[in-house]
Amino acid sequence: MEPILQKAVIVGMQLQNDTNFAYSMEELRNLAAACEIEVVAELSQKSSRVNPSHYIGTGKIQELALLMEQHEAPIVIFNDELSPSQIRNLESALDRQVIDRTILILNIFASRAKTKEAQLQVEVAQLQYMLPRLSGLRESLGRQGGGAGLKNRGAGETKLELDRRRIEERISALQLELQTQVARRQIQRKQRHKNEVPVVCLVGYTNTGKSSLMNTLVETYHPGSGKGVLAKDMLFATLETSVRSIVLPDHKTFLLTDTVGFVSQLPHHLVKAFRSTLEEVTEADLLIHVVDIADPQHEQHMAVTNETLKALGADGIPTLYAYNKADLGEDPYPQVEENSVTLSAKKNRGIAELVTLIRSRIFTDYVQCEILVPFDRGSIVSYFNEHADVQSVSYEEQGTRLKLECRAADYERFRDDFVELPQ
Ligand SMILES: Nc1nc2c(ncn2[C@@H]2O[C@H](COP(=O)(O)OP(=O)(O)OP(=O)(O)O)[C@@H](O)[C@H]2O)c(=O)[nH]1
Ligand SMILES: [Mg+2]
Repeated sequence: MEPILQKAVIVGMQLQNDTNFAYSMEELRNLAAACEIEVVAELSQKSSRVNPSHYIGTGKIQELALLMEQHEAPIVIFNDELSPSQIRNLESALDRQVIDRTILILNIFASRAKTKEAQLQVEVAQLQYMLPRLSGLRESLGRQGGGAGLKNRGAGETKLELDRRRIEERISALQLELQTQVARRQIQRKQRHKNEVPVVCLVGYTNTGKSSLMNTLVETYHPGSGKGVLAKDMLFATLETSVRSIVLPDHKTFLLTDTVGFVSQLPHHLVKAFRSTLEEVTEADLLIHVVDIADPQHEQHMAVTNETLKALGADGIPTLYAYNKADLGEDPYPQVEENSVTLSAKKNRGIAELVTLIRSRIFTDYVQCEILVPFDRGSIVSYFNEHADVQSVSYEEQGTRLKLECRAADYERFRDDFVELPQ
C-alpha cells in the first residue's frame, strides 16, 4: 500500500545572482518527498533581500494563502532556514503549518539515524533548533486557547522558562553521552593509526554513489563477504561512517571509509553535530571525491563539497576524483587522468583503474627485497605470506629464501631476524 502523502506548497525566494535557484527548489521537493510530503504547488519571488518579518513580501502572503486553499495544502515549506519570528508571523498570517528546509533535513536525519551516536547527534541538533523557537510555539498555543489574561501570561512564561531549562538540561546530558561515544570511536581510530594501515575516505554530495562504490570495491576484493552497506536512491541514505578493510591481491591493505553525504545549505546545527563523525575525514590519508557526472548540477555539488571539506579543515588532504555514473552518459569510459577516473560503480567498470590510482598514492612506504629467513624463524615466513607480496620462495640449507615487496615498517620490525641478500 502506498503511504498517504501530506500535501504542501513550497516557497522560495530568488535573490539576485542566484543562478542555482531552480535546482535548489527541485532539491527541496526531493527533501519533502523523503519526508513523505507531496509538493502540489510552488510559489517563488524575486527580490533583492528577504523580508525580516515574513520572509516573503507581505503582498505575496495573500497569493500564498490562496494557493494553499486551492490545492488544499495544510503545510507550507520555505526553502531556507526561517527565524523564530518569521515562523510565528507566517503561522499567524496563514493559519497553517509553516516549516522550513532545516526542519525537513533534521527530520530525514532523525528517521535515518541508526547508531546510538548518530541518534544522539540528531537529537542535539533538533533541540538546538527548537530552543529559540519555543516562545513562538507557546504564543501560537496561547492564541489558539483564546485571550490569555495578564495572570495567565505570567504562568505561560514560567512554563516557558521551565521548558527551556528542561531542554537545555537534556542537551547537556546528550552531549555528555556523546562525548563517551566519540571517545570510544577515537580509541578505535587510534588503534587503526597504530597499525599504520592507510585510510581512504569516500566523500561527496548526497546520492552520488559513495556507498555503491564502497560496495563494489568490497565485492570485488572480498566477494561474498556480505559486508555491503546500504546504498539507495534517496537523499542521505548514509548517516553513519562505516569502515571496511580492503585487502588487494598482493596483500597491500587499506581502510575504506564511507561517510554521510553533503548537501547545500546543510543546517549549521547539523554540521556541528556531525563534526565528530566527519573527524574521520580529517584524518584520512587520501580522499576520494565521488561526483555524479550524470547530474547537470555536479559542478555546484563539487563546490559545496569542497566548501564543506574546507570548513572541516580537510582541504589539504590529497584527493582523487571518481566521476561516477558514467554509464548514464554517452562518453566512453573509463577515462583515467592524473587525479581522476570516469567510472561506474553500478556496472563495476573503471574500478581497477581507480584502485591503480589509489595504490600510487597510499602505498609509498614499501620496499622490494630478497631475504633469507632461518628455519627457526618460520613464523616470519607465514607473516610475510599473509601481509606482503611474496614473488618467489625457495628452500636453501640455511633457511627459506623469499623475494618480496613488503611494508617498510615490517621490514624494519623483522630485520634482525633475517639475512638480507643482494638482489
Ligand atoms: N546509473 C548508475 N547509478 C548509480 C551508480 N552508482 C550509484 N548509483 C545509484 O545512485 C543512487 C545513490 O547511491 P548511493 O551509493 O546510496 O549514494 P551515496 O553517495 O552513498 O548517497 P548518500 O549516502 O545518501 O550520501 C542509488 O540508487 C544507486 O543505485 C552508477 O555508477 N550508475
Ligand atoms: Mg551513502
